[in-house]
Amino acid sequence: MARKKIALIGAGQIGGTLAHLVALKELGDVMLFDIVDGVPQGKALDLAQSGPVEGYNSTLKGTSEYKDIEGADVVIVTAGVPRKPGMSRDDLLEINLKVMEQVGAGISKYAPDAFVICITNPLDAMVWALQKFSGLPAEKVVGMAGVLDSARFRHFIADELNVSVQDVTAFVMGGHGDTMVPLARYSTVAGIPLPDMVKMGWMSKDKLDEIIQRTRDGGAEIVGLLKTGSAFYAPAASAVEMAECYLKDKKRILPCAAHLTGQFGLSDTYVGVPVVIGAGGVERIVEIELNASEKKMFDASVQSVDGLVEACKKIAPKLA
Ligand code: A3D
Repeated sequence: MARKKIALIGAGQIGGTLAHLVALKELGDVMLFDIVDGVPQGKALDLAQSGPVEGYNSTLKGTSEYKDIEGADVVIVTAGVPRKPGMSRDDLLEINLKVMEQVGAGISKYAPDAFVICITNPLDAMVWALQKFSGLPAEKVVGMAGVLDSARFRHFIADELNVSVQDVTAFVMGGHGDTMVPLARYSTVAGIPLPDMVKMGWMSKDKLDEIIQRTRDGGAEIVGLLKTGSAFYAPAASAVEMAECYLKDKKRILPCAAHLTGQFGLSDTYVGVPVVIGAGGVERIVEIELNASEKKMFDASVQSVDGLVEACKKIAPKLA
């Protein structure tokens, strides 16, 4: 069987880390694309030279020409600009929307059969726009945020309880922003829901609330520490997990920004919900039941995503 081809649009912090992880896991050959000539080529060459040491056989190449992504099975998009301290993800909208238009055209022309994972912020609005600009089927265009937000939640819980991260599951729904909705009721330690862990005296309700807030602020905490950009190791690992689910038809249930067509009472909206990812892309949306307070938080999150989508339509009227 021929190797799979994975195109990475954007060869910055996340793009370079993605290339490394894809090669280490031998998911396929990598084509790293960026508009800054030399950067994708240089990173690809450096990574290729670690192949003999690590023992991977993936081929890594860099390019500034869209034709080189031709036939890609998976495209992961990080092109655009990241946040600096003091900026919200929404501040990136105008500049990154223009980038999505170029990227969408490139994918549409050269990789129309790919499974596309968008990471560029503000995530939910950018993946919505990328799907429209590319014209690819909505089940093949998905946004990465929930896996990362849930991983942050899982890390904080495991750290607090001094248990393995492997035994902590977590669900974070909604838009990837300050209004995201970490769902304690659907998050567990070895199958025990977090509210029950509180009842069992493993952690206080205040501590759980503090962790939920720290999860919401997880990206800003790292931006504040790094000062020159945003998180990249965990975002890259999260997108690679999604790519692997698609390529290996794993049918795992992961929270992703997916296109809703009536689910949760929403239509033509991209927002974080649990989905099954397999060879068909987003194969199914898991419509979990939300209680009144969860629904209120989810609705507020959707409202903030809607505001960003409306802003996109004003900037690029062809999206309306
Ligand atoms: P960075 O290291 O700046 O890399 C972005 C790359 O995109 C740079 O190399 C640019 O040259 C390149 N680029 C800019 N314009 C274009 C274009 N038109 N075509 C192709 N390439 C272009 O940023 P990063 O890798 O740290 O972050 C990338 C994006 O991911 C940003 O928008 C971040 O805000 C976002 N991000 C999202 C999450 C989520 O969980 C959704 C997490 C972390 C970062």
